[in-house]
Amino acid sequence: MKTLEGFLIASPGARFVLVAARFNEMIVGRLIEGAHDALVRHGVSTDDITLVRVPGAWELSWAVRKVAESGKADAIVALGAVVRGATPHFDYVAGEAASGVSAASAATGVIVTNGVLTTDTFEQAIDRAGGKVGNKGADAALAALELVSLRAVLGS
Ligand code: INI
Repeated sequence: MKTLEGFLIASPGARFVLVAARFNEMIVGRLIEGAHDALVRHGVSTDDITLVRVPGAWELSWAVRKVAESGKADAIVALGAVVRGATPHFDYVAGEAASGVSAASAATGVIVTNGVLTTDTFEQAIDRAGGKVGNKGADAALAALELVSLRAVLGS
């Protein structure tokens, strides 16, 4: 069987855009740090990483779509934190972030990965933002890195 896959190696000149919510900054700040650190440690120049900020996870899909349409990103990493205990709108905000971000990728063909935490409690969010369960920002950044590499393997 022939297997095609990408590698966790920086593709020369590939541009990454982190689109991050400001809401729950204590958590999202750590996701941004994790994503930036993961990319740089795998050979991406910090000059090839751009950070775009939006108010909350609700606004991620609009900004991701705009960045994707600009043609200035090889991959976009969406970062945010929606905590159930903090909002009666949890399902709306979390649902819009997930579906809007994936729709932006489907509509434009640009690689978009999901680093949006959706948790029941702040503690669970902290655990996934550089705590005992890792850093979902770093995970999403590495997924973006791998897909940029896979895109070259697929010749698209
Ligand atoms: N935005 C988040 O990113 N996380 C949340 O947990 C959250 N809560 O709790 O409401 C949240 N709300 C703001 C929302 O994303 C929009 O910015 C706001 O509704 C303005 O459109």
